[in-house]
Amino acid sequence: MSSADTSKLIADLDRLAGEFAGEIGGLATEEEIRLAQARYLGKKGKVSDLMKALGKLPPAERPAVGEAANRAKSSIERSVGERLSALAEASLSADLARVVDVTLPPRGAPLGTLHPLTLVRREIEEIFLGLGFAVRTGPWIETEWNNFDALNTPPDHPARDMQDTFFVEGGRILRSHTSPVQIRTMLAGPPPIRIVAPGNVFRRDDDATHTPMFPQMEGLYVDKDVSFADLKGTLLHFVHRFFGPNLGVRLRPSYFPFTEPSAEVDAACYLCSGNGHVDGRSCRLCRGSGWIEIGGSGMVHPNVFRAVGYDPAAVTGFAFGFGLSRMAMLKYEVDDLRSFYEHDARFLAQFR
Ligand code: 2NL
Repeated sequence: MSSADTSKLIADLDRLAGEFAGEIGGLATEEEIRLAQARYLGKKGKVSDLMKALGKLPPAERPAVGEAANRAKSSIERSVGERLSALAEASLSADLARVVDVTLPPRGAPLGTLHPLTLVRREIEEIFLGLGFAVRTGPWIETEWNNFDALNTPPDHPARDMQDTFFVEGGRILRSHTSPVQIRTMLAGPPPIRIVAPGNVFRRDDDATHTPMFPQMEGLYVDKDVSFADLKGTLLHFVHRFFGPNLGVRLRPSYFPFTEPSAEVDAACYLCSGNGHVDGRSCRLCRGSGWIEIGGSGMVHPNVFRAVGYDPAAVTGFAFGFGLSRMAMLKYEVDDLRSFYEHDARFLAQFR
């Protein structure tokens, strides 16, 4: 090896530093920069490659090559340091330059809606609260006495059959109407009583028009001199508020064990105003009759008063019952009862 080789080696080493500086100018991440650094300064890097020739040089010329290698090494390390701090500074300024509008309103979570049966229950509660009635609730699991015996419904009555009532352990039943709430209220204190009792009730029915559980609302008014006219006036007020002003109420003779006399309650159809037809066509809601059936009612049977310890010669009262699903179907023109229990969000989102 000659002095010419030594000079070429030193020149090559000096060139490496410049070559490296040009290369890392285009690198954008610390990882890329560290990999490039290893290609030059690593064990199998370009500087080590050149240094393999060192042993073949005359000993006197080796220190100058060593110096050139150190120059290349520090220059490359300096370039790495400069490039890394330039990157850090750029990322800091990008962070500082980012504009966050803290005055923007939050997106928020989408709100749910109330179930149509809840809407109808609340609306009816409000109407009766406005008449001075209180809202009372009670347990779903009841005694046969509260559900039947106290309501003039004797043990051999068909409503008490296994086919019609759910019997649970301990001799209790699932209430088949909310009347036990009224029985409990009368047992708890003397008249006057003015309550509505909303809640779920249970019957062994399950087909296109019956579900084994359904929500009901019953009302009870007991005082001195409560008359059948008071019943009709109360129902008329309810129909005006719930379905529309000026709609009539029709009471048709019927039978319930716990009332005498008893009546089915019809309201004039709100869709055709009781005419039975709209624009010359038969009304789709009442099917041309002009009336829609909304529930049952009557004057409280003397035996119900006897059961709760009231004197049937001293007080009278009226009672009524509505199915809340029927109310919701009429009010919102829902044609399938099962829609209320399928929980399809597209159905439920329509009620706001
Ligand atoms: C209907 C009929 C009715 C009653 C419920 C009642 C309660 C007591 C005393 C007397 Cl404590 N009566 N409730 C009376 C008549 C009819 O409901 O078809 N409901 C859906």
